[in-house]
Amino acid sequence: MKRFVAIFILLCFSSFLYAEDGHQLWLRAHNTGTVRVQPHRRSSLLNLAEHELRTGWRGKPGAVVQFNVKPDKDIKGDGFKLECGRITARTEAGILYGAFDLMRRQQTGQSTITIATNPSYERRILNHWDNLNGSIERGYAGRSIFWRNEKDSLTVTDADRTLWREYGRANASVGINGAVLNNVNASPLILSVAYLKKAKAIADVLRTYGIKVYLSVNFASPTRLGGPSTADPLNPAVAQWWQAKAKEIYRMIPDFGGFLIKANSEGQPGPQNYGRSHADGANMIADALKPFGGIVMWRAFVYSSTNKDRAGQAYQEFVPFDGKFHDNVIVQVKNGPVDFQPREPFSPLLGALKKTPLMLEFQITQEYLGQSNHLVFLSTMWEECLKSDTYQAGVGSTVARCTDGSVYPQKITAIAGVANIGLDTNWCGHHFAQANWYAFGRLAWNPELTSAQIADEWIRLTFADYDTQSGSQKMARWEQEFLKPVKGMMLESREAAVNYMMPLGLHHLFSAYEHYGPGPWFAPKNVRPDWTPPYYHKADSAGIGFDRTIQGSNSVSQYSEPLRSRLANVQTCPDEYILWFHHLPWDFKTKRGVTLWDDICYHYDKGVKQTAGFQTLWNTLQEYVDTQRFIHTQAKLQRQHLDAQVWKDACLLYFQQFSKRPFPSDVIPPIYQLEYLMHTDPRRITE
Ligand code: BDP
Repeated sequence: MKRFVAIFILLCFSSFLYAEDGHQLWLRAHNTGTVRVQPHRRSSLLNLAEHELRTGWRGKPGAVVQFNVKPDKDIKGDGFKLECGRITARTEAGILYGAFDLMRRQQTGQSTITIATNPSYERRILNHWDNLNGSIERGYAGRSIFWRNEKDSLTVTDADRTLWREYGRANASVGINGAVLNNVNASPLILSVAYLKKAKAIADVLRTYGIKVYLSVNFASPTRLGGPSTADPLNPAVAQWWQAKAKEIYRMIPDFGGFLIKANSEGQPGPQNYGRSHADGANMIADALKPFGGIVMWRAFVYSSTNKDRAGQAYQEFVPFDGKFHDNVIVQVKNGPVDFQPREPFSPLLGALKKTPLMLEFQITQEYLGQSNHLVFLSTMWEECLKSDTYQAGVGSTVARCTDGSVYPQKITAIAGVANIGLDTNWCGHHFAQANWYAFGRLAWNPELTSAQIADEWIRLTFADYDTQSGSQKMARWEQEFLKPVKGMMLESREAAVNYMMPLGLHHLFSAYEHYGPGPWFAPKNVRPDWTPPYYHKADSAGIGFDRTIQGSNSVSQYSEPLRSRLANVQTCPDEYILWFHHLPWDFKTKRGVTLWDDICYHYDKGVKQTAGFQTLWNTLQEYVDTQRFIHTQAKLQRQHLDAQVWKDACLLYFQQFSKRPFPSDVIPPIYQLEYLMHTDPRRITE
């Protein structure tokens, strides 16, 4: 008996210590009282909203909440209004979003009354780069939650459905209403009957959470799936093949969202293989989807190795086709003109296509930002992009307003984020990477939110002890000693990453090793130049940076005035972008009044110090975090700090060969040897 008691006590104790594995994400709260929900009609979405309120209710015990699905002049799309005892929405999904919002407000101590809250983008979509064999391109949190690399890859188990439900619920809680289930580098097999059946099984689960599924398709699919031997978009047999395929899909998935297409990019087939344009290709497939209400998201991520400036190519290829796309096509543009770098100016296409709907593509998975090892809160990066003024239609034509229909009429509005989700118990690999999934959803709903607001919410939802009364002394202490500094760390984290990886507008300094560590020297003869760092930094004895002014590639001309002149003039170009647009001598004086070389050194040095600061801070917070998440995060922060040191040493020692200048005396000198760094896989150094 005694032994049992001892084991029981041990179990209770260890479940306290190890209570949080992160699987519940920001949805950890349980109810504190009952609520009476009056749904006024029954449907799976409304039942779900009711269930959520009952299990998560933390408002006045015994309160009544009515659901009211009806047109309302203040409510648009899936928006909603919260009044005392009532959630009003035009759509059932709107009621579900209202229920989640109400509970979030209860949990974070915000007012539970709103005037209408409307989503800025009609479609808020996750792009999963999941391969059909279960691996994930640029995935750092385990294998795919949708596809498996087993013989029974296509069977669907109860465990699968449970996980998809959890995934659907998490998305719905932040308003995400679409999921592209497979990699943009799409296998043609996704359109075979067997895989469509699996997509249907996924769609059947996600529909309950108001989520539509979409598929990435390979432009040459007809040629690979027994159709015509060409994929020429102007060939009637090809168009017919796509029409038949669309019909087949909609028979199985009546609310199917549409296709995402990467064409003529990085070796993927596309209309240009047949001498046709992006518009020819996109329109032919869009026509096939049109009768069923489907859309085509056509990616603008295109570049060729012969172009002297990769950053300028998408604009050159797409601007001539403005207005030529059919009305169920939307062009999907990455936030920056190159490729999800730690910092890029916004893509000049944003705002420049005035008669073609555009959607932003953010990358939630941190391919170029330390993957699942570094704490980098991406909300600040996305906020920077969304709030950037393109000036394309006068002052105030921000990226957000140029894509949400406010500046140009857009029949479709959408926004996409490349998902960071895998089979890892905590979904994202790093507990703090969950904040990026959360932030994407929140900004997709409302790009006006600030990162500080989003971080505040997320920390409360993810780490607060829900048994602590709001307004109590204990809560006030938690806010002061945990919430405030953690928020500070999150808000600083992206700038820290820019500092230790590629400050002052430097970009693409990655090594060959999966875009993880530094490799400013990496330039083997057999690799195309635009995949090597020297193409981007152009360091030589005269200086460093990519000249995109009129003396160089002139890509700066793709921006609208007055921004163009501001960026083109070295005196007015913000320091954050200075080496993106200019090749400057090592002794150029930056805005802080030091030489460019010294400024580069100060940035790297600062980045390393910032990561040390994150570690020190976290170590003081043990009493506020369960052991499991505390230790996990502690180890990740240590790795981040060690990696930051590798970044600093590699870049400074390498560039010093060109600058031939000493490190400023107040910069801590490198600890590694360049020779060692150049010949070691950076992932192995700090593992
Ligand atoms: C790059 C990734 C590559 C993707 C590509 C894309 O390295 O894996 O396939 O973008 O977006 O960032 O198509």
